[in-house]
Formats: sequence, structure tokens, C-alpha cells
Amino acid sequence: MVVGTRSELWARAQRLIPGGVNSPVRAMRAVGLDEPMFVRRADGAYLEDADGARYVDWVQSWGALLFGHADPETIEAIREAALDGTSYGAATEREVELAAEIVEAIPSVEMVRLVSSGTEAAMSALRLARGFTRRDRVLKFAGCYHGHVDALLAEAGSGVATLGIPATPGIPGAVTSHTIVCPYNDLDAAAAAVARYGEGLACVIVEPVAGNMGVVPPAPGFLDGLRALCDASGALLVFDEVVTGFRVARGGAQERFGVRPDLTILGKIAGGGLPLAAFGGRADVMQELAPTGPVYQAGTLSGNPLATAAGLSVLRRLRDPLVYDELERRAARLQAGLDGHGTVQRVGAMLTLFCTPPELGAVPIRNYALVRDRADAERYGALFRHLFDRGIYLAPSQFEAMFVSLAHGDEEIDRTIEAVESFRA
Ligand code: HOZ
Repeated sequence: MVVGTRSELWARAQRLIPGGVNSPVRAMRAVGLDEPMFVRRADGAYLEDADGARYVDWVQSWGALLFGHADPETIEAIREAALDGTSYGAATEREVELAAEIVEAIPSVEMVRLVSSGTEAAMSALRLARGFTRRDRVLKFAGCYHGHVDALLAEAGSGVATLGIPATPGIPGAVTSHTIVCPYNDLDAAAAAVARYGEGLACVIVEPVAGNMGVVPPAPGFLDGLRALCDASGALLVFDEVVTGFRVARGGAQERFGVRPDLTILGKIAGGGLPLAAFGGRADVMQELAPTGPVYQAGTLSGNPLATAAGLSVLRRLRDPLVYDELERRAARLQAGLDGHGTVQRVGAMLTLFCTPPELGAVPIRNYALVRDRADAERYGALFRHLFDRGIYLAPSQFEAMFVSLAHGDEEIDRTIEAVESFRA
């Protein structure tokens, strides 16, 4: 089914969809493109656009795909499920199976509820933290992104950072007045905020490895320090593992760094590339949700049969430790090839090549202010276009990550490294 060339689609899209896209970063303006890519199909490590051009895809649906596009096992699981109906809005066996798989994998999760998007999971986890503690305030970190939840868009990463939006109209001041923002990796600032607001603090929410300002690893002691601050103040510690869950380890960043949050937000890989997300954690907190408790949360498509089938087909394969050994090997090979072309920051199978000026060399970037200061978004745009012209697709923003999958072989990795080596800005 061919409906139009990229340019034809772009012309129509702009008349029909605000900005021509359904999520702002996709417009690719930040990397200097006049028209975004329109994807026609994809397989393994490759995307094919509406004009038939093929690209090595380092976005992989923003990290959702660990086995690459159109993975045969996932497709078969979805096909089989679809034959029995696509949505019931009722309880199913597969959602119990998926919940069991998540509880088994993620160290701190005792109970879990399934929803349809990361934003929905973050919004619900925040409500639950507030309902459980009977407190309103939330502490977040600049450059972290937790979906487009009103209270959490303050100094947010991802598309908000890409477009340089300082504050979004449409969010009442009363909503953000409960949001406190600290610099990432700054435990002293977090401690000062907790000392000041601790009694009213419902939760501290953090990406345990930041992925939405580019990849910024947690400094040694940062996550443990947040755990201690929460224990002392009675606030809940919430890890947003939408990106890191099942990626940096089967049990996410909490397994890799050995810190147990009270609540965890999951998405992306958990749904095997279909719209599914989840939030889970301590049983006593989760039991506060309706219908056992008073905190309301609901959704027609929650636990959707196709999404649970896809999620199960992926998560069951992650029990094999070779998956993570192999992801680590491939990501390390990519990192080694990119080192020397900017600042490469990597945790497991996620990394960012920050286009730091050549005269600076590789300099560690530990927070959002340093990302803004040291990473040259113009230079990243030039690198993006250089690679795009050579059939390699990076995230169309400096404030995102490259996601390594098991579909990326040495050939795709080496081709990417060669293309980066040929870039001269
Ligand atoms: N917020 C997503 C990346 N962190 C972008 C999603 C999209 O544009 O599809």
C-alpha cells in the first residue's frame, strides 16, 4: 500500500495534524530538516521511508524494541492474540501472566497495574504517591522527562528540551506550585529541598539513568542518597524506568545499581513495541488503588490483549542472561567506535554521543545545565544530517539516546562508526 511520497505526505499532514506530526520531536526541525521522515515499514535494525530509502535505525521506537522491528516471535504472538479479539475491557489470563513476569523481573515491584502509555503510568504513580502519603509536593530533577504529565513538565527533557519550551501554557500555576526541581546528580540540592519541604513531600521522582536529556548516568551514591532522603522524610522514591526497565538490566536500573524504589514506572520494552506501560511497587502502596483502596485509576485499553501478548513474548526471552551479555558487547563496540568524536555516555544498551566542541574533548556531563552548556545542538544537527544522507537514523534531537538492540549486528555498528568518522563539521 503506497499512499504518497514523503513530500506529498508532509503537505497533507500539515493540513490535517498540528505541525504535521503526532509527537513534536518527530518533526525533525531540531536537526534542521524541512520534512520529517515518514516510515513505510521496518524490519530488524532497519526502517524504510515512504520513498523507499532504508536507514539503520538507532531509535527503535525510542527504546521499545529490544529484538528489532517486526521481530517474528512478537508478530506471531500478536497475530495469535488478534484472532481471539483485539480489546475486551475485561480481565484476561495474559495480563496476569505479564504481571507475574514483571514482578519476577523488577526487584522492588510486588504488585503492578498495567496502563497504555508511559505518561499515563507516571500520572497514575504520582497520584498514588500523593494519595498514599496524603501529601502534595513532588521533587523532580531538571532534564528528566516523565511524559507530558502537567505537574512534571517543569524543566523537562525530551521534546520540551528539544524545542526549548520554558513553560507550557495550559498548566495551572496551582499544579506546578507543588513541584520542586533540583539539578540531576546533586544530592546536596535534593537534601536541602527535602529539609525545606520534607514534611509535605509525597515523592521524589527520578530517571535512575537519565535518558531524556541524552544519557546521563547517576553519579556514585546519588540513587542511594535519594533512597536515604526518602526514608528520613517519609516521601516515596519513584523510579521512572520507562526507558531503563528491561534495558540496562532485566531488572532495570534498580537491579544494575542496587537501589530499591517504592514505586516504579515501566513502559516501552514491557509492551514489546505495542502501547503498554505499567506502574508497580510496594504492595501496601499499590493496594491503595481502586478497587481495593480509594485512589482512582482506570482505562478501557489497560491490559490490552495484543499488547500483553507482545510484552509476554519479549519479557519471557529476557530470562536468558546471554541477552544482556550480547547487548553489552554490541553497545560497547559502538561506544568504542564513537569515542573521540565528542562525549559518549553509555549505560548498558543506551548511549548518547554528545557533540561537545572538539577543543573541549570528552568531558563528563552530569546534569541538564551541563548538557545545555557543553553539547552543541547545531553540531548534532549537522551530524544527524550527515548520517541521514548515508542511511543512518539517529534520534532527531541531541536530548535523546541511541538504543542498541539484538537486531544491530557488527555490520550496522561498524557502518555507523565509519559514517561518524567521515563527519567533519
Ligand atoms: N518523548 C519521546 C522520546 N523520549 C518521543 C516520542 C515520539 O516522538 O514518538
